[in-house]
Amino acid sequence: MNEYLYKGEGVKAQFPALKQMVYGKPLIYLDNGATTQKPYSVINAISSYYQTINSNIHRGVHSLSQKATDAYEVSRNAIAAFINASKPSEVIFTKGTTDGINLVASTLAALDLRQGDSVIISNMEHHSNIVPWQMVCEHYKAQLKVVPISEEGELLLDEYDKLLDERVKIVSISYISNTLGTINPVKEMISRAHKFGVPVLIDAAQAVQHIPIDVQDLDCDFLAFSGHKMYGPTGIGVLYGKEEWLNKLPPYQGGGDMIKSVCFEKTEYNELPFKFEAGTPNIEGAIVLKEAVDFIAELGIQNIAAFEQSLLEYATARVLEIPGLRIIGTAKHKTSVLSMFVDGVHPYDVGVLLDKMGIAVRTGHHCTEPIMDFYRVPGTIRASFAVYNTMEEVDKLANSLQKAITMLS
Ligand code: ALA
Repeated sequence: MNEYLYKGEGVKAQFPALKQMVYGKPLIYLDNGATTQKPYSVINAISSYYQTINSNIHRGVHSLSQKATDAYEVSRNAIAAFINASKPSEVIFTKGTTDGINLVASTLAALDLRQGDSVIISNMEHHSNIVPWQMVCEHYKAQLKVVPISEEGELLLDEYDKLLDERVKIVSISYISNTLGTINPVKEMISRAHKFGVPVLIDAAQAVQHIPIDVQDLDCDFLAFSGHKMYGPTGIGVLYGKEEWLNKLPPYQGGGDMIKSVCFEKTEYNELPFKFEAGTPNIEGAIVLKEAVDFIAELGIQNIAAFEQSLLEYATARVLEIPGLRIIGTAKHKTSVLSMFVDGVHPYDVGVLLDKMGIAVRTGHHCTEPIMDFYRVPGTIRASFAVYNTMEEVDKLANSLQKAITMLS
C-alpha cells in the first residue's frame, strides 16, 4: 500500500459531487478521462468571482475591471509557472484542448502548409487531434501521415523516423492516450522532429493532471490542455506556444482585445498573448483555473503520479482475474487509464450495468475510432482514474465488472 493512498482518501472529501449516491449506491466515479469532478476550492471560486469582481477585462478603468484583469493575469502567471513556460505571454487562454489544436492547425496551415507538404499525427490520437489536421490537409492539398502503433499500444518510432522529412510542417501527438493510457516518448520525438526543423504540438489533455509537464525541458513548440480534465472548470483551456512561433502565426479570430488599432484601411494586431484572445474570454474560467493548478500543486504532481500509478497497477492485476477480460493498451509506460474488452459482451451493456451499481465508466470508442479499428473492437469499457479514487473503489470495480460480465455472458 502506498502512503499516498491515505492522502487519496482525504482528497476525496474535498469533492462534494463524490458524496452522492447513484441508484442507492455510493458513487464511484471512474470517468476522469472525460472530465474530473471539482474540489470545493474551484466551486467556491466560481461563486466568489461572480459575487465580487465580475466585470470585463482589459477594458475598464473602474475598480472591478482592474481587479478582474489582475486576477486573470495572475492566473496566466500561475499556469506559466505550472508548465514552466519561460514567459506568461506564451500562455494563451482557449476554450479547451480542441480549441488550442484548431488554433494551431488553422493558423500554421494558413502560414505555411502547401501542396506536397505533410502533417504527422499518430494512430492513437483523439479525434480532436485528427480532424483539424485532416481539414487543413484537405484544404491545402497536403498529406496526413500517421505513425503506426504496436499491439501493446506503443508508437513505432522507427516508422516515425521514416515519415520525418523537411516537407513535414508539424508533428502533433498526444502525450498520453485517452484510450490506451500510453505515455508517449514525446521528448525524444520532439528532438527527432527538430532535426528536420519541424515544430511539434503536444496534446496534453490527458497528461497535465497526471504527470509533471515542463515545456522548456520537453522543448515542445506548442502544448494544449483543458481545464475540466484537471479539476478546473469546463470551457477553459490553455495553448502554450513558443514566443517565436506565436509571433510568426497569423491571428486565429478577429475581434476586440486582439487589436492595437483598427481602421478600415488596416488593423494593427495586439501583442502576445492578446493577439490570440479575441472577444470577451471565459474570464471566470481563466481566473478559476488557478485554483485547479493550486489544488494539484498542493498535493504535488509527483505524489499524484505515484499514487495513480499504484491505483493503475492494482486495478490491472484485479481486472485480469476476470476470465475472458482483455486489456486494450498494455504499453510499458502507462498511466491512469484501463481500457477493457470481453469477447461476446458489448461494452455499452457493461457500462449500463456498472452504472446501476453506482460505478461511472465510459464505454464506446472514446473519440478514437482508429484505435478501435486497429484492435478490431467496437469499443471498450474504460475506467480512468484520478487522485481522489481509492483502492477500495478499484476492488468494487473489479467485483462489479465480474458480476456484470457474468450476467451478460
Ligand atoms: N476526451 C475525453 C475522453 O477521453 C472526452 O473521454
